[in-house]
Amino acid sequence: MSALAGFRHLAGYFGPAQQLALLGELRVVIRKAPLFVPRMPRTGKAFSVRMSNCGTLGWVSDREGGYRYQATHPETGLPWPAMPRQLTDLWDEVADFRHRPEACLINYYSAGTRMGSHRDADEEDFAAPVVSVSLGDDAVFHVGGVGRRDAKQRLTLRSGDVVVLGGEARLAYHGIDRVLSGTSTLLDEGGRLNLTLRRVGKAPSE
Ligand code: MD3
Ligand code: FE
Repeated sequence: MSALAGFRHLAGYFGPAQQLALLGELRVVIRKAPLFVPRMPRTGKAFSVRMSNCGTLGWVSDREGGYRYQATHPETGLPWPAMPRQLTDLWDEVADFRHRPEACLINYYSAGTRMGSHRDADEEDFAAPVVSVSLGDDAVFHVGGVGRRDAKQRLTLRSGDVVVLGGEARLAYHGIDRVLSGTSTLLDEGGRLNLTLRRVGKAPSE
């Protein structure tokens, strides 16, 4: 990897102790903002991945309202919990972008779940990168180009890996083909957590 400009895979960025510390923070976040089942706009078809968020904004989707960012949890109505320090530190270290992310989307993949190929386009500012962290079981990830049919590259994302999607990669098609059960002992319940740190609004100008 990779032919795609702006794609960086930082394998093993977080070591085992850092992964455990981050997981501890995420358990607190998920206790306050439980994983919910997002649904497709119009059809109401459930995603197999469950989600939550932390930060000032969170990504949600349901039949009536479609894909969007909002300041509150769709079921509890409460504001999202604050982003853990490890994540704002990560952004400062790898994003090369002046402004902090508003949103951290938390995806939970149990065994057998996947995420179909899509582009992340619900944000207003594509100048900012998306920064992703993988925890738990290995996953087979694919990334293509800005066209749906562009050639795809596949790679395995492992616990502790960070991916930075900037530049051309920011609008590339991508998805998770499968989660490889039993490849990590980090999560007692098995499966995989993925975090994506995102700028949502236009960055304030100087
Ligand atoms: C490439 N998540 O939440 S993370 C998503 O592993 C999402 O849960 C996947 O796709 C996951 O939207 C992939 C890596 C990632 C995140 C954002 C990207 C890759 C990306 C944006 C553009 C291109
Ligand atoms: Fe995505």
